[in-house]
This record gives sequence, structure tokens and C-alpha cells, in this order.
Amino acid sequence: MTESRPALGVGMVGYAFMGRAHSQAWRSVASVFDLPVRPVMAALSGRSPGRTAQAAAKLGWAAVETDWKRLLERDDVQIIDICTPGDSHAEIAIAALAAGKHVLCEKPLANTVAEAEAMAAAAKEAAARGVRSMVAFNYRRVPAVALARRLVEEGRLGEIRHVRAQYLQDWIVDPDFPLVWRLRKDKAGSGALGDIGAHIIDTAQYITGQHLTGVSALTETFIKERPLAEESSGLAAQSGTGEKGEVTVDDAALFIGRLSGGGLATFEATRFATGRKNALRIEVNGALGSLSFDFEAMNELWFYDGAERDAGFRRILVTEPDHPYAGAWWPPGHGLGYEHTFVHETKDFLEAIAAGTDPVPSFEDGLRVQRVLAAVEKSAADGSRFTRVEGS
Ligand code: SOE
Repeated sequence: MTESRPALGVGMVGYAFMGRAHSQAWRSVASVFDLPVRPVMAALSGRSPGRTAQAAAKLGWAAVETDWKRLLERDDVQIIDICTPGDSHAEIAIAALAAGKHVLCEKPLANTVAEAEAMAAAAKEAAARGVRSMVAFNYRRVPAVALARRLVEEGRLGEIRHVRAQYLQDWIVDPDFPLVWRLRKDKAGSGALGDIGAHIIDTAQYITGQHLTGVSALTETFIKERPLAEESSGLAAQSGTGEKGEVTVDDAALFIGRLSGGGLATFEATRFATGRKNALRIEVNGALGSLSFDFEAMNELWFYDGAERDAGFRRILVTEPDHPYAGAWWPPGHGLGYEHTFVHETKDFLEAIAAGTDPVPSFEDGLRVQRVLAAVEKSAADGSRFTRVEGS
């Protein structure tokens, strides 16, 4: 049978960890979900011709460009997917939107509030022309996280009093782990804070439907120097000559905050939680009940319904057909993994483009997270002084 769904060509910039995750999503989304459109993996852009061609062949991209600007000139590209370090997000996204391309951009949206503001303004102007944009906070697309949002929206938790959020990793505990780009402020903007703290800020704001109005923070860089990296494209980089360079970002960021609905929140983002690999955890306590989630057991959501006190927390296996996203995959109990969150993200993005609506999280949502990151950094620099989140 011939494919009758209209094609939307994708041009992706970057092909390291996030590029691989996004490629997997573009490859499979149309075979899992019944979409009104069909993504075509038109071209991959990267600086090194050889490595980009190798990545394109492996990941399924039809063509290669060595300058991302060439992607904007291509008629077979309607979507630009930005999977590069944060220092290039603003330039690429703003140029792509101006060229009339829809944009999916990795998180955090940018390295500074000023860049994020410029991106949000460009997105608003582009939306008026029917050009869409979305920031890739993929954990919103974990079925259990989306179910948590649904339960809060339905009022099952009542008034929210507490959020307890953590994102715990340990991949740089070894002092000899090299100085990859994620450990350099000029490339990444900040450390654990922007890389994984941004995720828990977004997750907390998404589940509660509220935003952070102010924070008080502590940050620390435990290992101040590391061997220079030979290749700094991912989490498994090689160390080079033995020479060392300065780590210019935080290794850990802890902060407390106030929510717009009057509740209190605590956050911990660290790459030094030995033994914790990708523990994005969140607990929400409301007047009527509580929710608890840990990404290391991502198919489960724990729910405490205060009306059934004796039942305690009960485990919901979030794999039923009526649970968010789950019905398109496997029979109940068969479970999903990290890569599925990216498939769901591209599904929602493509559906919004086809429907002519603005997808979420928007660049404005990304800017809001960026303002929290900035407030955390300011507070930490000011001896943990309580700092208002701009615009809240
Ligand atoms: C590295 O800390 C990282 O890959 C983040 O950059 C991702 O956003 C997160 O999903 C997993 O960890």
C-alpha cells in the first residue's frame, strides 16, 4: 500500500546522545501512532563530514550537511530539531523560525535568560505565521508523569502543599572523568542545575500546574579540575593528553522554593549521588492525597488517596490502554523505557503542527524554567538569599 499521509521533512542538528534519542523517535513514531502526517528524516547536520555521514547512515538520515544553515535553505525540510549544546540553541532556533521552519529544541532552552527571551519572542512572532516551536522536556511524556498531571488536574490531590523533587545521577563521581562539554559553562550554561535541575523544575511545574515564584539555593563544584576531553560529545567521553582544565559549572544544586499556589518545594540536582543513575524522583503532597514517582521505575506511579487512608500508597502500573500514551504500545504490564518518551514528544509535536495549534512545553515555558535557573544561580551567589523568579 502507498503512504498517503503528507510528509514533513526533518533536519536535525547534532547527533550525539540527544541526536540518537531523537533519531530513534523520528524513525519509529509514525509506525506506533496514527498520525495525520509522516516525518521524513531528510538531513542531518554536523561539523565533521566523515563523522556526520557515519552517524547519518547509522541513524537513518537521508542526507548530510556540514553547516546547519544549509538545512534552512532546503525545501525538503520543514522541521529543525536542535540537539546541540546550549550555546548554539538561540542562534539556530531564531534563524530557523525566521526561515519558516518549525523548531523542536533540546533543553534547557538556552544558556541565559536573555537568549531564552529572544527565543520566546521569536517563537511568538513565528506562531502568528503558523510556525510552531517546542522545547524538549521529554520527561513530561513518561506515561506515569502524564498520569500524575491528570490526577492533579482532576483534583484528586486537592490543594498542593509540598513538592519534593530530585534528579540524581553519578556519572562524574570519578575525578578522572574528563572535562566534557556538559562541565563547561561556555557550552552548557550551568552544570547539574541546567542539565537535570531544569527537568525537575519543568516536571514539578507541569504536574502541579503552578510555577515557582522564588528560590533559595546552594550550589557546589566538588571536583574543580578534570582531564581535558579528547572528544566531548557525550557522557562516555575519552580523556585526552593528561592535561587538566577547570570545571566551570556546578556539580550539584540544591534549592527550596515557593509555588504560585502557596505550596513549598524542595529540589536536589546532582551528578554525585553515587549509585543513582537516572533517578528523577518527585513526590507531591496535597490536602487530599499524594503522588510519588521515580524514573528508575518509570512504569510505576504511587498514589495515596487520603479518602482511603488504610490502603496506604498503592502502586499504579501505568501500562493500561487508557493511560497516557500507553495504549499505542504493548499489552498491559509489558512496560516502556527512556526512548519512548522521545517518541511521545515527537508525536505531540507533529500532531500540533498538523492541527495548527501551539505545542507544549512552549519556548515561553522554557523561558520560565530559564528564569528559575537564573534565580537559583543568583541566590547561591548571594549566600542563599531568597530570590524572586523574574516574571512571576
Ligand atoms: C545527562 O545528564 C542527561 O543526558 C541529560 O542531559 C538528559 O537531559 C537526561 O535525560 C539524562 O541525563
